[in-house]
Amino acid sequence: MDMKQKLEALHEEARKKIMESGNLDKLNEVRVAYLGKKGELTAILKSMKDVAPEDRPKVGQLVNETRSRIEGLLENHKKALADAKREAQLKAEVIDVTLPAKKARIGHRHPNTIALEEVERIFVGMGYEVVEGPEVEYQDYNFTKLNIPEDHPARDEQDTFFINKEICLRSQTSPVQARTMEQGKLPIRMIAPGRVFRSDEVDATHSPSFHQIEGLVIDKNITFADLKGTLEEFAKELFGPETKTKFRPHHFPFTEPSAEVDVSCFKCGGKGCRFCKGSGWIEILGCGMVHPNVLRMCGIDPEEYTGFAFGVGLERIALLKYEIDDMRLLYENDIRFLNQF
Ligand code: 2NL
Repeated sequence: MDMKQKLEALHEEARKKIMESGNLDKLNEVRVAYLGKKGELTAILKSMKDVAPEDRPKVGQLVNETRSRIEGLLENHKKALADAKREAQLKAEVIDVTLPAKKARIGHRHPNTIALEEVERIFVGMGYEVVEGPEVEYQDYNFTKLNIPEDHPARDEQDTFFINKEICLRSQTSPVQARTMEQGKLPIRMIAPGRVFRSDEVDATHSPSFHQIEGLVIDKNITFADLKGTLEEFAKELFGPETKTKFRPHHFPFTEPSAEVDVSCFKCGGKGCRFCKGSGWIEILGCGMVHPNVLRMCGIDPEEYTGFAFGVGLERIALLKYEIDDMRLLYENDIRFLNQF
């Protein structure tokens, strides 16, 4: 058999093996077997020394041609295998675009947040600024500047979480207002919402961490009439235009005079029902005219400026508005509870 026939036979043999190789690994084995360093075609090249010198260029050309043809076959089959693999993958991973989509489960605002945003909306509408401040406070800001004396029960360890001699977890958001007053930019119309801490046992109406929204207005000639008008308007916006308000005298160290505010029961309209425990009234906040001592300690001249302040419990508003009878439900994060609002 001359060299030409031999190469023809080798090519044919390689072609068959290439066609039979069903994956890329097998195909590579075939490549190595024919074109590799110890492959068949290489062996033929090595046997060139047996070829007559005048025939060597011709035979060399034949060997090279065979090599290119086999390389071409390998390349084509490699592409065919890759195409087949992709085809199979597309079939296996078929996406049915007509299937109903998975429902995106979007959460929603917590009842506390809904109540907070409602209160913020009302006061921002009256021109108030929303101001936040630190939850860990100097006792100076939490008590002293608010005219809460050293022997006041609020300063007892039973009621407040103390960090050290100077620092505690704020028990109200008033320190935010004290800080604002100190900055000296007057007039002030602000609300300070935020988390506060009291050393209370957990029950249906108490939690060691809850939220307050305090309000403060300081300007020349602010009177108790401004306080009444503002809070009456607030109550009407929050509980409906029929809502009446009642101011009962009270005592807070940081205001004088002070009052607690009741609203007419929005369930029975004031006739008395289970919701208002028969009284027709529901207590919602505490308020008063800022004590001159507080103004002075925060750098404001009480002869020139007066103001009013108030404090509302956020949870109390949320419980009332959504008729929830246990504050603990607000903190348990049970999705079945939260989904109702
Ligand atoms: C309540 C009572 C109140 C204030 C908070 C206040 C703040 C400053 C000065 C004067 Cl900086 N007063 N805040 C005044 C009266 C009542 O909260 O029962 N809150 C739940």
